[in-house]
Amino acid sequence: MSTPTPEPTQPKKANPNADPGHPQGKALTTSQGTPLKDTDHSLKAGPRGPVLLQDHHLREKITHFDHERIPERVVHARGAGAHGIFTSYGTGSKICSAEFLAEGANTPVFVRFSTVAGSRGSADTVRDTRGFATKFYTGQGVFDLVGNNIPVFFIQDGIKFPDVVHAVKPHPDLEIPQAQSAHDTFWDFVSLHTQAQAHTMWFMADRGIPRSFRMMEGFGVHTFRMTGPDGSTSLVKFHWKPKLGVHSLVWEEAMLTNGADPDFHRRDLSEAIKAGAFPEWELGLQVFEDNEEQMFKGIDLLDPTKFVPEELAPVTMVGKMVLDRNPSNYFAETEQVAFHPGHLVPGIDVTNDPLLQGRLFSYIDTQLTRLGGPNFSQLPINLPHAPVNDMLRDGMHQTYIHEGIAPYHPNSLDGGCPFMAGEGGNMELPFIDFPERVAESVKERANPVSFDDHYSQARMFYRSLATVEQLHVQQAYAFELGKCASETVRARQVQALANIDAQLCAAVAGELGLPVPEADTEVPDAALCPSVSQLGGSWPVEGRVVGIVASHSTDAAVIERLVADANLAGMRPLLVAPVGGTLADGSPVDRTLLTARSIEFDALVIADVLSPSDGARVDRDTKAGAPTPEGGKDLDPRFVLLLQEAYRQSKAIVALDGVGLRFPDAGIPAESAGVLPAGVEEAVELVAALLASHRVWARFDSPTS
Ligand code: HDE
Repeated sequence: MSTPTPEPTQPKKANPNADPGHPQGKALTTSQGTPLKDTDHSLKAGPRGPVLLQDHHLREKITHFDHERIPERVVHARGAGAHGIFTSYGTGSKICSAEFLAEGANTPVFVRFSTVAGSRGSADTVRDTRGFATKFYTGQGVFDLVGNNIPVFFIQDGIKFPDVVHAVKPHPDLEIPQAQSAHDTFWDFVSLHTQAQAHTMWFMADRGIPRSFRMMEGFGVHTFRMTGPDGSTSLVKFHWKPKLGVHSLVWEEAMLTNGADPDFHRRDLSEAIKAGAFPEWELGLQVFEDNEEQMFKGIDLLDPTKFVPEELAPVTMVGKMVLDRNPSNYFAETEQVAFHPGHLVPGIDVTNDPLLQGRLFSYIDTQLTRLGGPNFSQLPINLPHAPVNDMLRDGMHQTYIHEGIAPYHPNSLDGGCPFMAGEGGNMELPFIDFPERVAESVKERANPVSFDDHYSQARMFYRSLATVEQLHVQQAYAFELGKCASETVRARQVQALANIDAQLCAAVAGELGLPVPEADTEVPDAALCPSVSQLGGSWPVEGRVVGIVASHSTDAAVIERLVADANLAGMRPLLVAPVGGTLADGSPVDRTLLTARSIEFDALVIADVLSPSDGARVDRDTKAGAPTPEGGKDLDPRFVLLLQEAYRQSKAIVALDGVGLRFPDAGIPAESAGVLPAGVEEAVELVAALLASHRVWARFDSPTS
């Protein structure tokens, strides 16, 4: 079945307040459109006299400025967004009647990625869960898929959300630490509240420090219900699968990046889009039978702290999303976008997951404060592309000039409008609340027994990881708990780890200098699910950043070849030289030894060895550094630092034949995995082959990070 494709970007209801832009050659005006002669001087009683209250332009300009900030999101305050398009394969249309899942349907989308805990100005690469929220502007209204990059959540019931957020936010007395879970209140909460252990395990693993938003999976977390064209229903879980694979930073990179480039993820996303390396995800569904138990192979589908391994229920791909346009105004789009898990379209409905039910209340409520009133759906970024015909009226920031006199139903004065779907001859398919039978029960504040197991999936996740990933988990727990001042809190969390995995517990306890406790809870073993590991695949290298280290006397032909090969492979070459300016081939230097840091590069190609004297550009002819006693070159310490960090972070390093780089001079063992000499013709090809597995994992056999 094919469906009419909604016109992409143009909202049907024109926004009367659309930005008039800045017409070239026109005068600056007040907000009322009055042309102005001067915006640089206040109106004064003489050049040295007092400023006059009468100056309307001064007061308007400053008053508007005073109110430029709105409250930041209470969680997920820091984010970055992009526009794109979702194209449906049609493979979901049997189980879901939503038109945007019909074959070939194209739907405009806006996605906002975020961290959870930090303030709006915090750094991108902190250890945290990431939000992955998608607004589908469908022809049947807006559908928001407001998910995370981790398929399980901290808590099972919405009523606990303020508690977990209070715990992870900075300590209330001094408001530190910012955007960190490495502090006492967080670990106090998760060790006392053991249903949080599974989620915590996921973000202590590498998923907590993604390499890029482009390399994250997304999950709807909760189970949703879909209704097919024949009226049959299924339970489903949503998955986003990134084309580039799931990759992470290592902890040293994440920490360096927080200082060196706090906008790392935001920059990466916008630069990839600018460079035409459009990020892509496939949308997939795990589909379960809709029965009264709402269980699947012993996993309660209403428990948001549990996920269903793909080994047990494969993910069927139903469409593809491509992000191809950066926002033009951060505030208007990324800041003002308002998501809500209750923004559903016909064919998709919620379930009784008590966390999801809590969310259904929260999102509108928070927008009232954040966006200043009930009309936030009229903001351009939130405006549905489907026609809106509601009876909501007035309120703060009302931008519609509604016609008619009878905004109530039924009425006989406005021609009876609006009708309900199906009434008065209209054929629109309405949203129908699924008529779920609600079991006769007593009112109580309680969880089902099936919510009681808090450890088995944390264990299953940990044991399914590759050895190097497990090592990262151990180091993450040891680091985070090492930042806790309270010994009681540390010991309690170590006890929780004893219930998850004895080896993990021993490693962390050893690092903290604490005794290793015995498990105090009996935990059933679940079958392992290797699909949670990020290792072992081979991925496209599009948009990966390769640093080409050259000097101002490197041969033009060498630079041209390396840059061309990198571009051809879809990678992003960045030229690193001792100082700025242009290189022999005329290319501008992208990074200097002062501004380059390993974190920015996925791999390095060394086209020249940089010596301290390279910095003196005027003296190019004598550029070779003083020979070391052993006959090698004197190396600029910043060049050495770049190499050593790249080495420690297990990045491919390829040195061109003949440049005379002796790795041991830079403190790098000569025989190291992924540290290679190469001719200029094959250098980039070699890098691409190594990058396909993301990092040179073999080097972590003797890890230093
Ligand atoms: Fe949210 N969450 N949340 N959340 N959430 C918000 O809404 C809330 C939960 C998620 O980029 C807030 O507009 C409650 C799960 C994302 O704009 C707020 C509960 C998942 C974003 C809110 C949850 C999420 C939010 C803050 C427990 C993954 C960012 C500002 C019942 C499935 C959206 C806002 C964006 C944002 C409440 C749990 C994801 C306060 C009460 C589970 C990606 O309304």
